[in-house]
Amino acid sequence: MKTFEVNFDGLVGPTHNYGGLSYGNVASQSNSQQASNPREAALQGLAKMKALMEMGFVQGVLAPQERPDVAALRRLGFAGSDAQVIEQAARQAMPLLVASCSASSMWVANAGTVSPSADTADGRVHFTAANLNCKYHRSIEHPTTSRVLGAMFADDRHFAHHAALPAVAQFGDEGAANHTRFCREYGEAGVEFFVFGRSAFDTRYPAPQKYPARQTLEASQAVARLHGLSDDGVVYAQQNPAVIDQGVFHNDVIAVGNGEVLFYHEDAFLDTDRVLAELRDKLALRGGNFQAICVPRAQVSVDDAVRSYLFNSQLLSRADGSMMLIVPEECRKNERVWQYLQGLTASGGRVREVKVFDLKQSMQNGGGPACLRLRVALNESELAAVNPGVIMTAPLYDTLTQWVERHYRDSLRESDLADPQLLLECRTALDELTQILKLGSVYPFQIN
Ligand code: SUG
Repeated sequence: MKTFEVNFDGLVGPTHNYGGLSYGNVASQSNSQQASNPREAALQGLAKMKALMEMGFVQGVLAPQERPDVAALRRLGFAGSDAQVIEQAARQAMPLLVASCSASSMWVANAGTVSPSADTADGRVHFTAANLNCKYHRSIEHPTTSRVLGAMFADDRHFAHHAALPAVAQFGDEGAANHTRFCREYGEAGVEFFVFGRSAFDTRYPAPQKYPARQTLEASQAVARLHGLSDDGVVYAQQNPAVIDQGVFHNDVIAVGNGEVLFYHEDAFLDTDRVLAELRDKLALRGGNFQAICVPRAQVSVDDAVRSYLFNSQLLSRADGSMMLIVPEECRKNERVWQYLQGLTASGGRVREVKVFDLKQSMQNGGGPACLRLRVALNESELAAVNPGVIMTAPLYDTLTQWVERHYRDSLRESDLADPQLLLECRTALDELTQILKLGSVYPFQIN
């Protein structure tokens, strides 16, 4: 049976703005308070989806969330009509209004962790929504994420959904941003690689000193148990705390994997030799030939990696077995990174081609090409069971582009978030979107 890795990209929501909400994420901090352009952000994301579709990849789309999240503001004590809730929050607690307006659900690599059916005990594709509880503005995503994933992957003969882990720091879970899967073929059993930043209960694991480590070992282990993964198909690794302190807030800012290949920075992990040996041995048990491409710090520093987002690229398999990297424009602008990439593609190794995309609107909040997509490996019958409304086609691209042009503003500043009109605009747009993508009712304003 044919198998595919489908990339579901997050559609940027109408309230995309620079709230400076993510301490430890250098781009989010340094672009705080700038004016954003939600329309451009959404169109940049759609252009990437269209390009991948035209290259022959199966491409999907994941809907944004309802923002401002008035229900979340009500849980924090604001009351009255929706407009009054927003007006009070703006007057009394602007940071809470900003958090409730974040379009951060666009970074769907954080929506959840996905294990393909070839890896799981019951032979279904398993999803666990990420609790994202390190940051308040992200912790409010998972209930809607679960409903949207449920509407996309509804057939329970093929798909199993798990609720987010308990919402406490010990189970901090950032989803697929800290999870990679290696395999020979997408449809064969693989090795799932969970990278954590700290342990909640075991003091032997060092923690970063400056910035938070968002993912815990205990969360990763819980996800592996929920998905029914076998021990010989799982590898855990600790992220190097020193790089978290340099702005590597997710593992996908310093490493990316696909098929049998891991592309990573020399400083990405602790205990790197042990980690690589375990990946090699476990993939060999599944018939795979693990290949690690290490980027030396002498060629690309951690700082260059964080600024350019070299590793937040999409590593994609081409029909001839070679691979291609989808990188953000910032990689071309960084001389050392660009030189490294020229060398990599010329070396005759597995990675033959680099394609550059302008994702500046998302990048300025710390979200590159890989943050914007959730990978789901599917066989033909599973793909046939996915809600067809969310699979990208040329007509869907046109419809979504027109929808964005009709509903999105081209400038948004913090002061605009208090405008009650923005809530109405978003709801009107999202109501139409659920019809376009055939999702049914998934938003709080549609179900309450
Ligand atoms: O969680 N930025 C996101 C970026 C997530 C990137 N995802 C991956 N690496 N997979 C975050 O830090 C910034 C929002 C703001 O500041 O307005 C933000 O949430």
